[in-house]
This record gives sequence, C-alpha cells and structure tokens, in this order.
Amino acid sequence: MHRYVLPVLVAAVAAVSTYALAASSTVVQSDKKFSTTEMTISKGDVVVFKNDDPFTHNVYSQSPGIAFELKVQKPGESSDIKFDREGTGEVRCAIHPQMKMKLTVK
Ligand SMILES: [Cu+2]
Repeated sequence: MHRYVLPVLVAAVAAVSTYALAASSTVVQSDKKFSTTEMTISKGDVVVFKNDDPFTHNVYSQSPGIAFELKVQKPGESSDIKFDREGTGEVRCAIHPQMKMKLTVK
C-alpha cells in the first residue's frame, strides 16, 4: 500500500509548487475601459478580470495562444484565467467594442 502513497504525495506537492510560482495580475474593467492597455505575463500566470462597472461585460480574446471568453460577467464579479500557452494579441469586450488591451504571454 505504501508504494502508492508516495507518488500521489509527490504529485500533490508538485501541483502546489506550480501554483505557488504562478504570478497573478489583475485587470479591472471600469468606465468601459480596462485598467491597463498593455500587459505582459509569463506562461502559467493567472490574470484576474474584475468587473467594477455597474453593468455587464463579456471579455474575450480570439488571438492565437491566448484565446478565451469570460461570457457574461455581472457587476462586481471576478474571473481567473490561467494562460498556459505563449501568444500575443488583443483582449476585448464583446459588448463594448471600444474596450481593448494588448496581452502578451511569453
Ligand atoms: Cu464591456
């Protein structure tokens, strides 16, 4: 039985270590704008998108490597997106076409 416990333990420690090394950045949506126009992160990092507006946003990217979609994000909600691949491109809002920021994952 003990021979099965060790690999599970090693896997658990590795998972926790990976998580601890990942950095987290926050992008706030306020006044129909992102809090930054440009952001560069490392592969494996997490970006928290927070809706500080009194209305709904739908943040997404269709750029290679960084594609995601938050879908409908209500006022006050936060969503974590982990970027596991390299890529660069635009993050936008499907509801407010003027909302744009550049994101690079390297
Ligand atoms: Cu929006």
